[in-house]
Amino acid sequence: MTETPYVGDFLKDSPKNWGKWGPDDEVGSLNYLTPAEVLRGVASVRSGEVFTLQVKMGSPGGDPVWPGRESIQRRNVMDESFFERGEGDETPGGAHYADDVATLFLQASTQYDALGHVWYDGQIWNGFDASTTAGDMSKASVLPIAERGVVGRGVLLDVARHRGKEVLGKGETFTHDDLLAVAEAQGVTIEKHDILIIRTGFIGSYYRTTPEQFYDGFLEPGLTYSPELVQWFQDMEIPNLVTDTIANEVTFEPGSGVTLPLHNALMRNLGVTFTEIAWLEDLADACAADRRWTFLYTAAPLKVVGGTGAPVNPVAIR
Ligand code: UVW
Repeated sequence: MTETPYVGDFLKDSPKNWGKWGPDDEVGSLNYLTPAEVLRGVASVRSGEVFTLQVKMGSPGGDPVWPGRESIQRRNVMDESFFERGEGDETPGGAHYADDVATLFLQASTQYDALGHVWYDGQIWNGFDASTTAGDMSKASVLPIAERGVVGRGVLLDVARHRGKEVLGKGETFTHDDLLAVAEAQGVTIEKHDILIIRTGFIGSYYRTTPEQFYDGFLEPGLTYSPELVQWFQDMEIPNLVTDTIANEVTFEPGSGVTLPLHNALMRNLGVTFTEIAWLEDLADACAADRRWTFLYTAAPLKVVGGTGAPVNPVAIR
């Protein structure tokens, strides 16, 4: 059996955008989203329909998360029963109120990964030292992304629908060439600086089954690494990759067995921001119904200081 190569060796010839936006840059390819790109997104709005792309937080069966993480734990710490027991703080005027406390993995809902979320060889995005991730991520955390916001033209590529499936199979892969074929079949052109939104049906499938079945033999479908795919992202200057999977790529690269190599090839090396666990079912149905696959995409992750990621409820406006 051949051994899985070290990711640093596997990606040794992979291109990098380090320094492209200066030595202090922490938002990477989002720099491609200039005001002109915002207007290009606005120009794709036709009907004014609004779609929110976050999954619900705290569904009764739990939320879809990467194995080892937990769904949000939310509990009520103030409600009417506190006042009935005389434990609520009565305020002048007598209005009552409810409060919650939540514990959550910042990557356990629809979320933006910080560019410093993954690394190898002791360096994160832009060459910052990986020691900056200790305790409080002091470089390339999610905060600069959150403060900037993400707005541009989104294009939905519905790989599952194109393949005639409700959901892609375990470990089923696709490449940038497949994305181009999907775009052609959909009658849409992927343009430079488009925010790529890819549907596999995977997150939708979570809600049609039990968590036990969903996590059994966990192996996500998704994009698979190749030097050509990375170069295509680089040439197209893609700012943001959004998918309805938990990790935006097939779990193990089938040729080498390397886990999630696109996280490093795209996020660490090119500065492409990753948005994962997106809810795309309603948007995809609307796009398929009138065969319009582009829209204004807007997202503002939560401003978590030092966060490795942050929940977000992106909004697509058609
Ligand atoms: C991992 O870090 C495993 O995944 P994600 O980028 O989905 O949070």
